[in-house]
Parts: sequence; C-alpha cells; structure tokens
Amino acid sequence: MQLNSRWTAAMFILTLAGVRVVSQSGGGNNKNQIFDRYSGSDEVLQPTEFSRFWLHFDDDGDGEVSKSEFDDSWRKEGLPDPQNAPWYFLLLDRVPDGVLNFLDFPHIFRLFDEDGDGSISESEFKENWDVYFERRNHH
Ligand SMILES: [Ca+2]
Ligand SMILES: [Ca+2]
Ligand SMILES: [Ca+2]
Repeated sequence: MQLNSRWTAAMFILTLAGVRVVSQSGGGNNKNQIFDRYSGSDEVLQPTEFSRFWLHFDDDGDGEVSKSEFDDSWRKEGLPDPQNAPWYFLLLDRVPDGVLNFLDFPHIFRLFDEDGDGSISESEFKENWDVYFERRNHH
C-alpha cells in the first residue's frame, strides 16, 4: 500500500515535469507542429513533403536556401538553439556549396529515414530532430 502511494506520487511528479517541458517548448515551432504541418493525411513525410519543409526557408523563392535565409528564418521561427543555426546549416549542406537545394534534400532525407522505407515516420522525424538539433547543445 505504501509502495503504491509512493508510485502514485512519483507518477504525479513525472507528469508535472512533463507538462512543464511541453509548456516551455510551446509557442514556437516545434518538431510536433512541423511534422503535423508537412506530413499530410498519411502521417508520414514523403520526400517531397520533407523537401517542402526545407524549402520554406527559401525566402526569395529561387529554389535554394542560402545560409542567411536559413539563419534568419531559424531564429524568427523560434526553432531550437538559434545560436547554433550556422552550424546546423553546415550539417544540412550535404553537397557543400553554401546552399540547401534538391542536391542536399535526398541526403538529409536518408539521415531521417532510418529504416530506408522511403518515408519518414513520426518517430523517425522526432528522434532524428532531437539528435541533430536538440541534443548537441547538452554536450
Ligand atoms: Ca533562396
Ligand atoms: Ca548544398
Ligand atoms: Ca522510414
């Protein structure tokens, strides 16, 4: 009985902690909102949907995301760790030519599509988003 109520108390504290984390990350663009916005009704990201997400950084519409377009939008949209945006750009520029475009997107897609089935599931997206954009600053 005592053990049971301790367990309940622990769960309660965990729940509170969870609510706090959620409310702290709310307000900006987070990975849940991004996934929901781009995944469509099939609830997985197809290559074109995934490219569409990266291309939303392309402010001047020339089909390429420059470093400054990426940095500016990353900051404006409240994406994680804006001070690391220049570093994220280098990470994403897989065919390194200073822009993100159709040459880079297939490589970035493969980083996220871990099981290689040609689409990015919600868990693949969220886990890799954390790996690339949210965990590094804790190192
Ligand atoms: Ca552009
Ligand atoms: Ca590139
Ligand atoms: Ca997959």
